[in-house]
Amino acid sequence: MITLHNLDQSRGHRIAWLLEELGRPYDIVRYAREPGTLKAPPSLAAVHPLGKSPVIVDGDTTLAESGAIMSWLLARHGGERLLRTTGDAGFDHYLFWFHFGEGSGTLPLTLLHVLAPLAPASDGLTAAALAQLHRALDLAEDRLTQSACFADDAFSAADIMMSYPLIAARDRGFLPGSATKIAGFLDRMESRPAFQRAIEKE
Ligand SMILES: N[C@@H](CCC(=O)N[C@@H](CS)C(=O)NCC(=O)O)C(=O)O
Repeated sequence: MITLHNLDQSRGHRIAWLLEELGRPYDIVRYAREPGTLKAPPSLAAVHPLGKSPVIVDGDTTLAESGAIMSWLLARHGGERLLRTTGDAGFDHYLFWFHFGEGSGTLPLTLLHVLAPLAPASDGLTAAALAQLHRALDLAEDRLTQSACFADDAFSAADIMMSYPLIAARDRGFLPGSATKIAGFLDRMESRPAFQRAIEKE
């Protein structure tokens, strides 16, 4: 059995969603954020020294970092249909967007979160982070004018990775009204039965 250690309102949703798409049984151990700081509780660091969510325990293996966990689960638990590999037309796009989802796509959102309480002292940095975020959103919008999903026209694990920063940007009011492709993509992702089942289970 796979165990997902998941902090409330976190990237751990990606992992529950993937496990639902894969049809794999799993348990969830839930952690509440610390009041005031919204940090992870110390008990999460007892599971993995990073002390952040998500973490999975799969047999003898304990793994953190959502991208690493996704790759592990796809490789070990029948993820072929959600992967693109060498020889697939969308392989380069798959790799780019799979990693962009936790790299350049999420970094400006994290910076904006950290900088918000420091305003106005951080106004210059906030403007720089906002510019990076808008560049990332423009790139994503442009990609979705070329294909229905990030790797190609069919759903893949890159879409799960990308949904986290796009949902966060939309819910925090950063998604411009002109980003109609992203808005439509998120509607499609959020209406997937596996996405909904993951939310119910969390
Ligand atoms: N790059 C890591 C980021 C992990 C991360 O920052 N998780 C957040 C939840 S979305 C967290 O645990 N925050 C609480 C804390 O940092 O104390 C991943 O993709 O797993």
